[in-house]
Formats: sequence, C-alpha cells, structure tokens
Amino acid sequence: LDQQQLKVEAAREALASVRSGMNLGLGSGTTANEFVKLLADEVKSGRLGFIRCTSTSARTEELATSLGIQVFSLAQVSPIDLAIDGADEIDKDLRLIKGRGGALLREKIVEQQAKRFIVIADETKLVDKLGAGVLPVEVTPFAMDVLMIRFQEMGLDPVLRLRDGRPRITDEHHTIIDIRIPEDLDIAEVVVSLREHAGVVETGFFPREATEAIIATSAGLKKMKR
Ligand code: A5P
Repeated sequence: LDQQQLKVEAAREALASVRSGMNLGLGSGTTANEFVKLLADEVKSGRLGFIRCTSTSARTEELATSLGIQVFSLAQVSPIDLAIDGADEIDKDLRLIKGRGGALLREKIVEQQAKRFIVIADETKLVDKLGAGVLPVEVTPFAMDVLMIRFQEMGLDPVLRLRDGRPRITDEHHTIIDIRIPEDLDIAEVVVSLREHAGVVETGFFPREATEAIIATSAGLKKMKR
C-alpha cells in the first residue's frame, strides 16, 4: 500500500468508532480529509444519522460542506464525543506535533473540547523523538518580527511560514514561525520557554490531547491508547 492508501486505511478504522447521534470534531490535513470523505459517504447512505460536526479549519469546513455535511460552531456541538485528526509526528507516549498545515490553534481548541481524540496517520508519522521536523509556533503578527530575532538567539532556527511570498495568515489571523528543537533538549522544555514570550499564541506540541492513535503501516494497523 502506498502512503495515500495507508491514510485511507487509518481513516476507515477511525470511522468504526463513530456512532449515530455523535458530536464530532473534524480535523485538518490530507489524512483528516480522507476521514471526512468516508464520513460523508456514511451520512449520505443513511448508515449514520444525527451526526453533528464542528471543524478545526475553514478548509475542512469547506470540504465537509461541499460533501453535504453540515458544520456547526464549536459551542453548538460541545461537549464533543469524538475528534479525529492527523498529526505530523507521533511519539511512543502519544505526544504529537501538529500544525504543519497551519491549523494548530483551532485543532488544539477543538481537541481539548473532545472526550476522545483519535489520531489517524500512516507509519511515516511515528518518531523516536518529537522534533524530527519543525515545530510550528502560532504568533501574533504584531510580535512576529521581534520573536523571529529572539527565537534565533535561543538557537531555534526560526523560519517564518510564507504563502505566495507573504506571511501565511491562519484562520485565527495570526502568523506561524517554524522552529527546530535543539538536539539536546526535550520539546516540552522548549515549549515552556516559548510560552514565556508575549505574542506566542500556541504551539503545535500536543502533549496530552490525543487519547488514541490508529497508525496504518504496510504490515497492518497499529493502535495506541493513553
Ligand atoms: C494541520 O495543521 C496539521 O496539524 C495536520 O493535522 C497535520 O499536518 C497532518 O496533516 P497530513 O495528514 O496532511 O499529514
């Protein structure tokens, strides 16, 4: 199976946890999109009824709506029974890095409002140590330039996320600075020091939000539970 098929397999397995009448949180990214598509099929066929969804991004909302899934505000579907979302990195303790697609703030808000949060991913997302790639940090535009300098001084190798040559603006109207976790530090320590800086809104480190993970590997499904 190629990576795309693995994403579909993980999404299909997560769908088995959805029951009629549930309030759902829909994730963002290519893996979460597969879940939204499968969910739409179930709703359309009538196999699942009375599902109420909220979304972690404007993009997912667009996709869901285009497939006939009505999207409600977060408050309207709270408490959320189940959130399903992808991740960029997953470690053995079910800690995550998210946000390489830029939706980390709404994702964290929605997923902290969910009783269960199942991460769906293909095997490429499993890491020994979080920080194999960048950690996205959402910051206010007002602070962006000075935070870039401070993060540089902290040895975090900051890169401002761009789109079409301009700072990428998130759904919550912030910008994103991607940083590197220094080899000798744990991500949790780095996040504590990042959060001391006014203008840092949120980071893509999700230490305890996920309650379960479904990882599709070429050898079959691997499941994790907190
Ligand atoms: C969106 O901001 C991210 O947190 C995604 O959940 C994450 O990037 C995973 O995306 P893919 O499923 O596209 O890899």
